[in-house]
Amino acid sequence: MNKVYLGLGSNIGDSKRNIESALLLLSKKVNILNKSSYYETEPVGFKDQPWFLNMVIEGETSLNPRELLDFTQSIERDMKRVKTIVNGPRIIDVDILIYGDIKMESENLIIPHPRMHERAFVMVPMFELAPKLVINNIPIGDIMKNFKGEEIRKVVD
Ligand code: PH2
Ligand code: MG
Ligand code: MG
Repeated sequence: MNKVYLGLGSNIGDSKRNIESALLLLSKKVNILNKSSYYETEPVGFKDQPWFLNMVIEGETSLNPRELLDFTQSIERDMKRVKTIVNGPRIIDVDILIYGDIKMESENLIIPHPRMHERAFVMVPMFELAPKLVINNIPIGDIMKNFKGEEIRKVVD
C-alpha cells in the first residue's frame, strides 16, 4: 500500500455535497485514513469566480500513480465536470498532491504537485494532517511561511 495525499475542491453547486460524493467514489480504491477540515478559500489564478471549498485527505492505495490519475479523472468525469477556462470554476477537482516518496514528471502528471507550495488552500489543510511532512526536502512548516495572503477560512460545523 502506498501513502497518498489528495486535494479536493469545488466551487459550483453544493460544494460540500460534491466533495462528499467524490470521497465516496474515491473510497472504492483509496482507503481514506484521515480527512482535513473543510476550508472556504479565495479563488487563486482566475479571480472572477465563486470562492472554493477545499480539503485534503490522507489515504493509502494499491494503485500506481498513473492508475490513480486515471481513477481520479474518472471520478471527475462521472461527476460531470466540464472543462472550461484554466483555473476556472468546477464541480469537482481531485488532485494528486503526494504519492509516497515518489518524484515523477510525465506529460500529464507531476508528483509532488508542482504548484501546491504556493497555495494556502492546499498547504493549510495538508499541514493539519501532516505537520511533520517534508516535501522536496522542505519541511511543510517552512513552506507555510511563503503564502501571499490569499484568504482561507476554516469551516466550523
Ligand atoms: N483550484 C484551481 C485554481 N484555483 N483556487 C482555490 N481557492 N481553490 C482551488 O481548488 C483552486 C483555485 C485549479 O485547480
Ligand atoms: Mg487543482
Ligand atoms: Mg485538477
